[in-house]
Amino acid sequence: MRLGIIGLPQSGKTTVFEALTQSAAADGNRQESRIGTITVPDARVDTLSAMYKPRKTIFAQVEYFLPGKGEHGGAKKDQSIWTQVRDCDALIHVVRNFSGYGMEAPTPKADAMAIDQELIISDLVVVEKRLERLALDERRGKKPIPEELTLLNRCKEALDQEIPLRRFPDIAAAKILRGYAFLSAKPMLILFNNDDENDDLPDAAHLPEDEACMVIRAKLEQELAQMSEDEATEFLAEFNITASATDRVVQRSYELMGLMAFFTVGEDEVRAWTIARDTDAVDAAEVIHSDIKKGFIRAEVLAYDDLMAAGSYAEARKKGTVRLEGKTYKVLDGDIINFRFNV
Ligand SMILES: Nc1nc2c(ncn2[C@@H]2O[C@H](COP(=O)(O)OP(=O)(O)O)[C@@H](O)[C@H]2O)c(=O)[nH]1
Ligand SMILES: [Mg+2]
Repeated sequence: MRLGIIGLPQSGKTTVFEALTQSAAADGNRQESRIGTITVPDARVDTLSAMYKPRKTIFAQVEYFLPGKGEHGGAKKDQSIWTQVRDCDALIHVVRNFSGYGMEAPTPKADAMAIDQELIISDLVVVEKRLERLALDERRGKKPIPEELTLLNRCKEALDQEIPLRRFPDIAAAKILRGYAFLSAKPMLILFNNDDENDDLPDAAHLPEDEACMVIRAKLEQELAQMSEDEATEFLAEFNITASATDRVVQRSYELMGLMAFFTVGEDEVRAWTIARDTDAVDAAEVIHSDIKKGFIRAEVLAYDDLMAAGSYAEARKKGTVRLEGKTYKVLDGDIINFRFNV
Protein backbone atom coordinates (compact mmCIF):
# COMPACT_ATOMS: atom_id res chain seq x y z
CA MET A 1 0.00 0.00 0.00
CA ARG A 2 1.37 3.34 -0.99
CA LEU A 3 0.26 6.76 0.19
CA GLY A 4 1.24 9.71 -1.96
CA ILE A 5 1.86 13.06 -0.26
CA ILE A 6 0.51 16.04 -2.19
CA GLY A 7 -0.18 19.70 -1.45
CA LEU A 8 0.74 23.23 -2.42
CA PRO A 9 4.39 24.32 -2.27
CA GLN A 10 5.44 25.30 1.27
CA SER A 11 2.49 23.52 2.85
CA GLY A 12 4.85 21.20 4.72
CA LYS A 13 4.90 18.06 2.56
CA THR A 14 8.58 17.39 3.14
CA THR A 15 8.18 18.07 6.85
CA VAL A 16 5.21 15.68 7.06
CA PHE A 17 7.10 13.03 5.14
CA GLU A 18 10.06 13.29 7.48
CA ALA A 19 7.85 13.22 10.56
CA LEU A 20 5.94 10.15 9.38
CA THR A 21 8.91 8.19 8.16
CA GLN A 22 11.27 9.44 10.85
CA SER A 23 13.81 10.17 8.20
CA ALA A 24 16.02 13.22 8.11
CA ALA A 25 16.66 15.21 4.97
CA ALA A 26 19.39 13.93 2.77
CA ASP A 27 20.72 17.34 1.88
CA GLY A 28 21.26 18.22 -1.71
CA ASN A 29 18.85 15.52 -2.77
CA ARG A 30 15.72 17.56 -2.55
CA GLN A 31 14.65 17.27 -6.18
CA GLU A 32 14.33 13.52 -6.02
CA SER A 33 11.21 11.66 -5.04
CA ARG A 34 11.44 9.85 -1.71
CA ILE A 35 9.88 6.66 -0.39
CA GLY A 36 9.66 5.75 3.28
CA THR A 37 8.35 2.43 4.56
CA ILE A 38 6.73 2.33 7.95
CA THR A 39 5.35 -0.50 10.03
CA VAL A 40 1.66 -0.44 10.87
CA PRO A 41 1.30 -0.77 14.64
CA ASP A 42 -1.14 -3.53 15.62
CA ALA A 43 -1.41 -4.73 19.22
CA ARG A 44 -2.96 -8.01 18.01
CA VAL A 45 0.24 -8.88 16.19
CA ASP A 46 2.21 -8.21 19.37
CA THR A 47 -0.10 -10.55 21.28
CA LEU A 48 0.07 -13.30 18.65
CA SER A 49 3.82 -12.99 18.58
CA ALA A 50 4.01 -13.38 22.35
CA MET A 51 1.81 -16.46 22.07
CA TYR A 52 3.62 -18.25 19.22
CA LYS A 53 7.16 -16.98 19.81
CA PRO A 54 7.87 -17.25 16.09
CA ARG A 55 11.26 -16.77 14.50
CA LYS A 56 9.83 -13.84 12.56
CA THR A 57 7.09 -11.33 13.31
CA ILE A 58 5.99 -9.27 10.37
CA PHE A 59 3.68 -6.30 10.69
CA ALA A 60 1.80 -4.78 7.81
CA GLN A 61 3.69 -2.01 6.10
CA VAL A 62 2.76 1.21 4.44
CA GLU A 63 4.84 3.20 2.03
CA TYR A 64 4.79 6.96 2.00
CA PHE A 65 5.74 8.52 -1.27
CA LEU A 66 6.91 12.11 -1.64
CA PRO A 67 6.95 13.10 -5.32
CA GLY A 68 10.10 14.69 -6.64
CA LYS A 69 10.12 18.17 -8.05
CA GLY A 70 10.89 16.96 -11.55
CA GLU A 71 13.51 18.33 -13.85
CA HIS A 72 11.41 20.81 -15.76
CA GLY A 73 9.79 24.03 -14.73
CA GLY A 74 6.24 25.20 -15.33
CA ALA A 75 3.36 23.06 -16.46
CA LYS A 76 5.54 20.08 -17.15
CA LYS A 77 6.70 20.05 -13.55
CA ASP A 78 3.12 19.97 -12.22
CA GLN A 79 2.20 17.28 -14.67
CA SER A 80 5.03 15.13 -13.48
CA ILE A 81 3.84 15.30 -9.86
CA TRP A 82 0.43 13.99 -10.88
CA THR A 83 2.01 11.30 -13.01
CA GLN A 84 4.14 10.27 -10.06
CA VAL A 85 1.22 9.76 -7.69
CA ARG A 86 -1.05 7.96 -10.19
CA ASP A 87 -0.11 4.55 -8.90
CA CYS A 88 -0.53 5.46 -5.24
CA ASP A 89 -3.44 3.77 -3.45
CA ALA A 90 -4.44 6.90 -1.58
CA LEU A 91 -3.44 10.52 -1.17
CA ILE A 92 -2.32 12.41 1.89
CA HIS A 93 -3.09 16.03 1.16
CA VAL A 94 -1.09 18.47 3.26
CA VAL A 95 -2.68 21.90 3.75
CA ARG A 96 -0.88 24.82 5.39
CA ASN A 97 -2.58 26.00 8.54
CA PHE A 98 0.46 27.55 10.21
CA SER A 99 1.77 31.07 10.02
CA GLY A 100 5.33 32.10 9.63
CA TYR A 101 7.46 35.15 9.26
CA GLY A 102 6.76 36.83 5.93
CA MET A 103 3.91 34.48 5.14
CA GLU A 104 0.34 35.38 4.46
CA ALA A 105 -2.23 34.15 6.97
CA PRO A 106 -3.21 30.57 6.19
CA THR A 107 -6.20 30.00 3.91
CA PRO A 108 -6.73 26.27 4.40
CA LYS A 109 -10.04 25.83 2.63
CA ALA A 110 -8.99 27.74 -0.47
CA ASP A 111 -5.66 25.89 -0.55
CA ALA A 112 -7.33 22.50 -0.24
CA MET A 113 -9.75 23.35 -3.01
CA ALA A 114 -6.97 24.55 -5.28
CA ILE A 115 -5.31 21.16 -5.17
CA ASP A 116 -8.62 19.38 -5.61
CA GLN A 117 -9.15 21.44 -8.75
CA GLU A 118 -5.90 20.16 -10.13
CA LEU A 119 -6.87 16.56 -9.46
CA ILE A 120 -10.22 17.14 -11.14
CA ILE A 121 -8.72 18.80 -14.20
CA SER A 122 -6.13 16.10 -14.55
CA ASP A 123 -8.87 13.42 -14.50
CA LEU A 124 -11.03 15.39 -16.89
CA VAL A 125 -8.21 15.42 -19.45
CA VAL A 126 -7.96 11.63 -19.19
CA VAL A 127 -11.74 11.11 -19.46
CA GLU A 128 -12.15 13.41 -22.44
CA LYS A 129 -9.27 11.83 -24.33
CA ARG A 130 -10.70 8.39 -23.72
CA LEU A 131 -14.22 9.39 -24.75
CA GLU A 132 -12.85 10.87 -27.98
CA ARG A 133 -10.96 7.68 -28.61
CA LEU A 134 -14.05 5.55 -28.02
CA ALA A 135 -16.11 7.73 -30.36
CA LEU A 136 -13.47 7.34 -33.04
CA ASP A 137 -13.39 3.58 -32.57
CA GLU A 138 -17.16 3.43 -32.83
CA ARG A 139 -17.11 5.26 -36.15
CA ARG A 140 -14.69 2.62 -37.34
CA GLY A 141 -17.11 -0.08 -36.32
CA LYS A 142 -15.64 -1.06 -32.98
CA LYS A 143 -18.27 -1.17 -30.27
CA PRO A 144 -17.30 0.31 -26.90
CA ILE A 145 -17.99 -1.69 -23.76
CA PRO A 146 -21.34 -0.23 -22.64
CA GLU A 147 -20.48 -0.27 -18.93
CA GLU A 148 -17.23 1.59 -19.51
CA LEU A 149 -18.91 4.18 -21.70
CA THR A 150 -21.68 4.77 -19.17
CA LEU A 151 -19.21 5.14 -16.33
CA LEU A 152 -16.90 7.44 -18.28
CA ASN A 153 -19.84 9.67 -19.12
CA ARG A 154 -20.80 9.81 -15.47
CA CYS A 155 -17.20 10.70 -14.61
CA LYS A 156 -17.23 13.51 -17.14
CA GLU A 157 -20.51 14.84 -15.81
CA ALA A 158 -19.19 14.89 -12.24
CA LEU A 159 -15.83 16.39 -13.16
CA ASP A 160 -17.49 19.05 -15.32
CA GLN A 161 -19.33 20.09 -12.17
CA GLU A 162 -16.03 20.06 -10.28
CA ILE A 163 -17.06 17.15 -8.09
CA PRO A 164 -14.21 14.78 -7.26
CA LEU A 165 -14.85 11.15 -8.22
CA ARG A 166 -14.26 9.89 -4.67
CA ARG A 167 -17.78 11.18 -3.87
CA PHE A 168 -19.17 8.30 -5.94
CA PRO A 169 -18.19 5.03 -4.27
CA ASP A 170 -19.35 2.90 -7.22
CA ILE A 171 -17.20 4.90 -9.63
CA ALA A 172 -14.20 4.87 -7.30
CA ALA A 173 -14.52 1.09 -6.90
CA ALA A 174 -15.33 0.22 -10.54
CA LYS A 175 -12.92 -2.43 -11.80
CA ILE A 176 -13.36 -1.32 -15.38
CA LEU A 177 -12.06 2.17 -14.53
CA ARG A 178 -9.12 0.99 -12.48
CA GLY A 179 -6.66 1.33 -15.34
CA TYR A 180 -7.31 5.06 -15.55
CA ALA A 181 -6.07 5.54 -11.98
CA PHE A 182 -8.18 8.67 -11.56
CA LEU A 183 -6.61 10.96 -9.00
CA SER A 184 -9.83 12.45 -7.68
CA ALA A 185 -11.18 8.91 -7.18
CA LYS A 186 -8.44 7.97 -4.76
CA PRO A 187 -9.23 8.03 -1.06
CA MET A 188 -7.81 11.25 0.31
CA LEU A 189 -6.95 12.32 3.82
CA ILE A 190 -6.49 16.04 4.37
CA LEU A 191 -3.82 16.88 6.93
CA PHE A 192 -4.07 20.40 8.23
CA ASN A 193 -0.55 21.31 9.12
CA ASN A 194 -0.92 23.46 12.22
CA ASP A 195 1.24 25.76 14.29
CA ASP A 196 2.92 24.09 17.25
CA GLU A 197 0.46 25.56 19.77
CA ASN A 198 -2.67 24.70 17.84
CA ASP A 199 -4.28 21.30 18.08
CA ASP A 200 -7.63 22.10 16.43
CA LEU A 201 -9.13 21.68 13.02
CA PRO A 202 -9.86 24.95 11.22
CA ASP A 203 -13.35 26.14 12.13
CA ALA A 204 -16.23 24.99 9.99
CA ALA A 205 -16.11 27.96 7.65
CA HIS A 206 -12.58 27.02 6.68
CA LEU A 207 -13.11 23.29 6.35
CA PRO A 208 -13.69 21.72 2.97
CA GLU A 209 -17.00 19.82 3.03
CA ASP A 210 -17.30 16.03 2.99
CA GLU A 211 -13.61 15.31 3.36
CA ALA A 212 -11.67 13.17 5.79
CA CYS A 213 -9.64 15.68 7.79
CA MET A 214 -7.20 15.62 10.64
CA VAL A 215 -4.64 17.87 12.23
CA ILE A 216 -0.93 17.35 12.27
CA ARG A 217 1.73 19.64 13.72
CA ALA A 218 4.34 18.53 11.28
CA LYS A 219 7.23 20.62 12.50
CA LEU A 220 6.64 19.52 16.06
CA GLU A 221 6.31 15.89 14.99
CA GLN A 222 9.41 16.14 12.87
CA GLU A 223 11.38 17.39 15.84
CA LEU A 224 9.86 14.62 17.93
CA ALA A 225 10.89 12.00 15.39
CA GLN A 226 14.50 13.02 15.86
CA MET A 227 14.56 12.85 19.66
CA SER A 228 15.72 10.17 22.05
CA GLU A 229 12.98 8.26 23.83
CA ASP A 230 13.43 10.18 27.09
CA GLU A 231 13.35 13.53 25.41
CA ALA A 232 10.32 12.44 23.42
CA THR A 233 8.31 11.42 26.49
CA GLU A 234 8.85 14.82 28.08
CA PHE A 235 8.03 16.55 24.83
CA LEU A 236 4.81 14.56 24.31
CA ALA A 237 3.57 15.59 27.75
CA GLU A 238 4.51 19.21 27.27
CA PHE A 239 2.64 19.55 23.98
CA ASN A 240 -0.23 17.32 24.99
CA ILE A 241 0.29 14.77 22.21
CA THR A 242 -1.06 11.29 22.88
CA ALA A 243 -0.40 8.91 20.01
CA SER A 244 2.36 9.64 17.55
CA ALA A 245 1.32 11.25 14.29
CA THR A 246 2.34 8.19 12.35
CA ASP A 247 -0.02 5.93 14.26
CA ARG A 248 -2.91 8.31 13.85
CA VAL A 249 -2.32 8.99 10.19
CA VAL A 250 -1.90 5.29 9.39
CA GLN A 251 -5.06 4.38 11.28
CA ARG A 252 -7.13 7.03 9.54
CA SER A 253 -5.75 6.09 6.15
CA TYR A 254 -6.61 2.45 6.77
CA GLU A 255 -10.21 3.32 7.63
CA LEU A 256 -10.47 5.64 4.70
CA MET A 257 -9.29 3.05 2.25
CA GLY A 258 -11.52 0.36 3.66
CA LEU A 259 -8.53 -1.77 4.52
CA MET A 260 -8.17 -4.39 7.21
CA ALA A 261 -5.82 -7.12 8.32
CA PHE A 262 -5.87 -10.88 8.52
CA PHE A 263 -3.16 -12.93 10.19
CA THR A 264 -1.17 -16.07 9.58
CA VAL A 265 0.42 -17.69 12.61
CA GLY A 266 2.93 -20.42 13.32
CA GLU A 267 6.24 -21.16 14.94
CA ASP A 268 8.06 -19.86 11.95
CA GLU A 269 6.19 -16.65 11.40
CA VAL A 270 3.39 -14.48 12.72
CA ARG A 271 2.32 -12.06 10.09
CA ALA A 272 -0.27 -9.41 9.32
CA TRP A 273 -1.57 -9.08 5.76
CA THR A 274 -3.45 -6.10 4.44
CA ILE A 275 -6.59 -6.56 2.34
CA ALA A 276 -9.64 -4.55 1.37
CA ARG A 277 -12.88 -5.10 3.25
CA ASP A 278 -15.16 -7.68 1.60
CA THR A 279 -12.28 -9.63 0.11
CA ASP A 280 -13.07 -13.29 -0.70
CA ALA A 281 -10.93 -15.93 0.97
CA VAL A 282 -9.50 -17.00 -2.37
CA ASP A 283 -8.35 -13.46 -3.13
CA ALA A 284 -6.90 -13.08 0.34
CA ALA A 285 -4.91 -16.23 -0.40
CA GLU A 286 -3.46 -14.56 -3.45
CA VAL A 287 -2.02 -11.79 -1.31
CA ILE A 288 0.24 -14.43 0.21
CA HIS A 289 1.01 -16.32 -2.98
CA SER A 290 -0.65 -16.90 -6.35
CA ASP A 291 -0.14 -20.67 -5.93
CA ILE A 292 -2.33 -20.67 -2.83
CA LYS A 293 -5.09 -19.10 -4.86
CA LYS A 294 -4.62 -21.55 -7.74
CA GLY A 295 -4.64 -24.61 -5.52
CA PHE A 296 -7.15 -23.28 -2.97
CA ILE A 297 -9.10 -26.00 -1.16
CA ARG A 298 -10.37 -24.48 2.07
CA ALA A 299 -9.55 -21.69 4.48
CA GLU A 300 -9.31 -22.69 8.12
CA VAL A 301 -10.46 -19.59 9.97
CA LEU A 302 -10.33 -18.57 13.60
CA ALA A 303 -11.36 -15.09 14.69
CA TYR A 304 -8.69 -13.32 16.75
CA ASP A 305 -11.20 -12.70 19.55
CA ASP A 306 -12.17 -16.39 19.62
CA LEU A 307 -8.51 -17.35 19.95
CA MET A 308 -8.15 -14.93 22.85
CA ALA A 309 -11.30 -16.28 24.50
CA ALA A 310 -10.10 -19.89 24.14
CA GLY A 311 -6.51 -19.19 25.14
CA SER A 312 -4.95 -21.45 22.53
CA TYR A 313 -5.60 -22.70 19.03
CA ALA A 314 -6.14 -26.26 20.30
CA GLU A 315 -8.74 -25.05 22.84
CA ALA A 316 -10.49 -23.02 20.17
CA ARG A 317 -10.66 -26.14 18.00
CA LYS A 318 -12.22 -28.09 20.87
CA LYS A 319 -14.79 -25.35 21.36
CA GLY A 320 -15.62 -25.53 17.67
CA THR A 321 -14.73 -21.93 16.86
CA VAL A 322 -12.23 -22.97 14.18
CA ARG A 323 -14.20 -23.00 10.93
CA LEU A 324 -13.60 -24.29 7.43
CA GLU A 325 -14.60 -21.77 4.83
CA GLY A 326 -14.77 -21.86 1.03
CA LYS A 327 -13.48 -19.61 -1.74
CA THR A 328 -16.18 -16.96 -1.44
CA TYR A 329 -16.02 -16.53 2.33
CA LYS A 330 -15.67 -12.82 3.09
CA VAL A 331 -12.61 -12.45 5.26
CA LEU A 332 -13.15 -10.39 8.42
CA ASP A 333 -10.76 -8.05 10.20
CA GLY A 334 -8.65 -10.08 12.61
CA ASP A 335 -9.28 -13.49 11.05
CA ILE A 336 -6.44 -15.92 11.62
CA ILE A 337 -6.29 -18.02 8.48
CA ASN A 338 -4.60 -21.25 7.60
CA PHE A 339 -5.04 -21.87 3.88
CA ARG A 340 -5.31 -25.45 2.68
CA PHE A 341 -4.21 -25.80 -0.88
CA ASN A 342 -2.39 -28.11 -3.23
CA VAL A 343 -0.07 -27.19 -6.04
N1 LIG B 1 5.53 26.76 12.00
C1 LIG B 1 5.50 25.71 11.23
N2 LIG B 1 6.29 25.66 10.15
C2 LIG B 1 6.26 24.58 9.36
C3 LIG B 1 5.42 23.49 9.66
N3 LIG B 1 5.58 22.53 8.71
C4 LIG B 1 6.50 23.04 7.85
N4 LIG B 1 6.91 24.25 8.24
C5 LIG B 1 7.91 25.11 7.58
O1 LIG B 1 7.38 25.52 6.32
C6 LIG B 1 8.39 25.51 5.32
C7 LIG B 1 7.97 24.61 4.18
O2 LIG B 1 7.93 23.28 4.62
P1 LIG B 1 8.23 22.08 3.62
O3 LIG B 1 8.01 20.81 4.37
O4 LIG B 1 9.54 22.25 2.94
O5 LIG B 1 7.05 22.29 2.55
P2 LIG B 1 6.84 21.62 1.11
O6 LIG B 1 7.24 22.64 0.12
O7 LIG B 1 5.37 21.36 1.03
O8 LIG B 1 7.66 20.38 1.06
C8 LIG B 1 9.65 25.05 6.01
O9 LIG B 1 10.40 26.18 6.36
C9 LIG B 1 9.15 24.32 7.24
O10 LIG B 1 10.06 24.36 8.29
C10 LIG B 1 4.59 23.53 10.84
O11 LIG B 1 3.87 22.62 11.17
N5 LIG B 1 4.68 24.68 11.57
MG1 LIG C 1 9.22 19.84 -0.16
